[in-house]
Amino acid sequence: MKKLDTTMYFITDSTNYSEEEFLRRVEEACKGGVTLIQLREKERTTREYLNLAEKVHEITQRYDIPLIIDDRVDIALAVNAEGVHVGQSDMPVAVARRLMGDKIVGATAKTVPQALDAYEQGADYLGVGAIYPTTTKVKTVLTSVDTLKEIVKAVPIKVNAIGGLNKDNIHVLKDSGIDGICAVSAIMKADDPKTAAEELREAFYELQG
Ligand code: TZP
Ligand code: MG
Repeated sequence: MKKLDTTMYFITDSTNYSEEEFLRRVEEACKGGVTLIQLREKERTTREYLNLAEKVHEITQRYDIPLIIDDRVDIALAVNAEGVHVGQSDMPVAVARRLMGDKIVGATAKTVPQALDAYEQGADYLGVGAIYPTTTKVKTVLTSVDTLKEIVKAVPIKVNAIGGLNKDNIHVLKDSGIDGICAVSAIMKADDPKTAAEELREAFYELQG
């Protein structure tokens, strides 16, 4: 596995975009300096997910940004993506790890026990949230910043905050000890995804002092 930089983790959502516009936005985010990208598709057939993953990977490789595939180990392996992200209802981390070898395996954790479990099963990083309500995920349970801090202390792997985050509200994460932030809408739906990625990344760096 290459060095993992989760500082500015962009998670995609192709809903309501033509493929051309979606891929353009992904590329703009790459230009804006995101450090990790997750392709997250909930409504597509396997064939559609695979085709889109190939196209997104072609872009991310040009910018040397690791691509993570949400939920689907088979798609990740098929396109030789750099990693996979699994949630609490997906394939267990240990199984994903066995199949993915030394590629990146990320997991969602909302509590300290979930975080410890994912770490013990071999996760490389955790996404923790939702910190704020979000319109990106239909069913979201909020995670408090206190729980986020406890998770950071409990596991030695990278921890990212997720959920409703934007450059104007991430101040609540100051001194939380996180390694990075995940964002969908703040970049995906921005008028200018490149500038949005730059500004969000900058805001996080400032937060870290
Ligand atoms: N998991 C917890 S919140 C969330 C996911 C996938 C969605 C985050 O999207 P946004 O648009 O950055 O709030
Ligand atoms: Mg999932």
